[in-house]
Amino acid sequence: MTERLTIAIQKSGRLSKESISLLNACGVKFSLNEARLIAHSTSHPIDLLRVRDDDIPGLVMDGVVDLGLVGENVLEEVRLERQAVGEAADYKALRPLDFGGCRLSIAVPRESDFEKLEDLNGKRIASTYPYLMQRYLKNNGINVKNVNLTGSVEVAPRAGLADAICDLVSTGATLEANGLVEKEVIFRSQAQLIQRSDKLTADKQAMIDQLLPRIDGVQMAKE
Ligand code: PRT
Ligand code: ZN
Repeated sequence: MTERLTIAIQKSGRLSKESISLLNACGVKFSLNEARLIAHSTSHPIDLLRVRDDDIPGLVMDGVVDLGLVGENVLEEVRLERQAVGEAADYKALRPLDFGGCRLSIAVPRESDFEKLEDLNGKRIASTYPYLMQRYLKNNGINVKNVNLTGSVEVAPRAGLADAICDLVSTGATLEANGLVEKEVIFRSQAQLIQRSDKLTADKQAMIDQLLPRIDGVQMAKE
C-alpha cells in the first residue's frame, strides 16, 4: 500500500482558498467538509490537515506532516522562537507561492514625532511577531520594550498600551483607519511551500517530485 502524503494548510483564513485552489489546479482533488480537520484526497494518496496557520511550521519541523503551505512571516517567527527554546526548527523551502503577499511594518500614530528608527529607542512597541521585530531592531542597534498581543495590535497606541506597533500590512487601510503611519518595513512575506527536513519514503518523495513541476506550471500560467 502506498503511504499517504500529509499536507498542512490553513483551515480558515487568508491562505485557505488559494492553498486549496493551487492543489486543485495541480490535479489533487478534495471533497471538503468544512468542519473536518482532515480531508482525504479523492484523486491521490494525499491527506490535508487543516489547522491554524501558526501551527503549520511546527508540524513540519517536528515531522508530523510532510508538507505545509504557510506565510513566510509565520514560518520565520516560529523558526526563531523554536531556535530560542532549543526545539527542532529545520525545514526545506520548496517553492515561494504567488499569494499571501504582505509586509511586516512598524507604524506610529500620525501625530507622533518619530523621524528616524533611533527615535524608537526605549519605546513600547506592540507586536504579534516579537522575534522578527526584535531581530530587526537589534540588528539596527535599537532597544525597545515589546508589548505582546495576539490581536488588535492596531488599537494599542490609542488604548495607551504602546507607542508604536509592528504588524502585517497589505493595502494599508487598517493603519489609515486607526490613525497610524507606516514608517519601516521590516520583513516582506508571501506564502511558501515547505517540506519536513528528514528523508521521506521513496513513495512520498516521488509524489512531491511530481507535484513540484505542476505547481511551477500553475504559477507560470498565472503570470
Ligand atoms: O486562524 P489563523 O491563526 O489560521 O489565522 P490568522 O488570523 O492568524 O491569519 P490570517 O488568515 O489573517 O492571515 C494568514 C496569513 O496571510 C498571514 O500570516 C500572512 O502571511 C498573510 N497575509 C497577507 C495577511 C495579510 N496579508 C493581512 N493584511 N495576514 C494578515 N493581514 C491583516 C493584518 O494583520 C492587519 O490586521 O490585515 C490587516 C491589514 O490589512 P490592510 O489591507 O488593511 O493593510
Ligand atoms: Zn494565525
